[in-house]
Amino acid sequence: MNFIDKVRVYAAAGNGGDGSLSFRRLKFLEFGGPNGGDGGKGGDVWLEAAARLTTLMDLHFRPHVEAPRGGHGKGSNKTGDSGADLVVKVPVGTVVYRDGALVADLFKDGQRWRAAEGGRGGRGNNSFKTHANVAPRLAEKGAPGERATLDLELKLLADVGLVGFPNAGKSSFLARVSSAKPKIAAYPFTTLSPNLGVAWHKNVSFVVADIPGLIEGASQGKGLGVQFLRHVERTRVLVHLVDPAGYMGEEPLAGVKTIERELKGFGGRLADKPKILVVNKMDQPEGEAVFKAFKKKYRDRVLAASVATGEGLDAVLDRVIQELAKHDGPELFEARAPAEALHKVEQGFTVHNLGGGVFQLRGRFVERASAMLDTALPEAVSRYQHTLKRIGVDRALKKAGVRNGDRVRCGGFEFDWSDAPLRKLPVKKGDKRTRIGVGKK
Ligand SMILES: Nc1nc2c(ncn2[C@@H]2O[C@H](COP(=O)(O)OP(=O)(O)OP(=O)(O)O)[C@@H](O)[C@H]2O)c(=O)[nH]1
Ligand SMILES: [Mg+2]
Repeated sequence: MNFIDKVRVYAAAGNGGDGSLSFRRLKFLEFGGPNGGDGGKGGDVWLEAAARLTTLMDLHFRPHVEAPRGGHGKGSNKTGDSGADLVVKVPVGTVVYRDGALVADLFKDGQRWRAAEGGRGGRGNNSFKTHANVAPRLAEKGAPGERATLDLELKLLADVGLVGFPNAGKSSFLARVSSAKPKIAAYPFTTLSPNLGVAWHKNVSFVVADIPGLIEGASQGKGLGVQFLRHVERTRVLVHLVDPAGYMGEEPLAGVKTIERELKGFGGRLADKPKILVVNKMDQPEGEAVFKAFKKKYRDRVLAASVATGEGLDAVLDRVIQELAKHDGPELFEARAPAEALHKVEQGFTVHNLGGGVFQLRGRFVERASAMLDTALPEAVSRYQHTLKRIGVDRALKKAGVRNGDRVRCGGFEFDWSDAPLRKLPVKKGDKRTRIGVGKK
């Protein structure tokens, strides 16, 4: 097992550092004002395409990737250190899905994509200083880092894909036209994972991908299945090689239909790709008759060659570069930026009545605000209450039927609901009566 082309990754960005609550102490000044610094930002998790990698094996064995948290803020207005970003290298051609939607296509060496964003640092009390409140006893905890479950798939980037039954001569073709050295043998399923090679013909260079052979029912998972077809999904041209001896008793002409069906069965873009049909092994006695029959049906869409002797190969490569010139590449996947969609619902929230006097509050903004709340600080609690009220949470809870003493859950945080009117901001020093009484679960 050395070629892994599909993996599920759990990315956790670092939490932000907590803001500091601190006051200056001077010898002749009894009260020196707030000087608690902000927490540092948590580290991001990035994916970066690296040309030297050819498989997703590293991630297969270590699918949990985690960036460090930000440092806590300190007194004397010292900001906490930012958590270092974690950069995870993946092979060029890795595409990323989140909840089934394509979110990134890392097709270029060195290209980076942020998989999870570090939480911002909590603000220290110095940041809350205002004319109305010169000595805030208020600081935020760091925002939680983003957590993301991502499905990574390697779709090799090649210009030409070789398809056909096992034993048709695909690997031999690759070895002949490039300096790649794939395994070649006189039995089916010699190739177990894709091979790439760079070919040159008449001053045109192109990348050729050789994949394991297809058989009937491959799209239902027979043989090595069709999973390797994803590696020719981005090619611009397919070369379909045919063995004139047929495969497992199936006539070559009927065999072409079988392979076509499997390509269709894979879905996506394979069925519509330009194809060059090549009857290979023309040095074999049955070659001539088979090619004649093909010619009748496919006319000039079929070529004859012998990878073994090199006969006819120039004409095949001529056709390849003609087709490549017609179809610009490489085929990239259009990744929709999910961030946009998220921004729109950033401030949105939902309220669910779970029954038994328990309510669930959901939403990115409210969950983050809850996670950043330091319940030991009455001023912070009061500010949190006002925030919820301002964005309409109170009204939504009442509409959902909340009553005095009910529980409201938000992320990992719970509080009791009270109908009492909110206190004015800022809360006076020493005022312990707050509507929110309970801390984390
Ligand atoms: N006589 C003759 N034999 C060939 C020719 N091309 C390939 N072969 C032979 O056919 C056999 C299969 O070749 P491969 O290149 O391994 O075939 P493949 O399509 O890659 O097969 P899988 O990897 O199993 O799908 C080997 O024994 C090759 O030497 C040819 O033009 N003429
Ligand atoms: Mg092979």
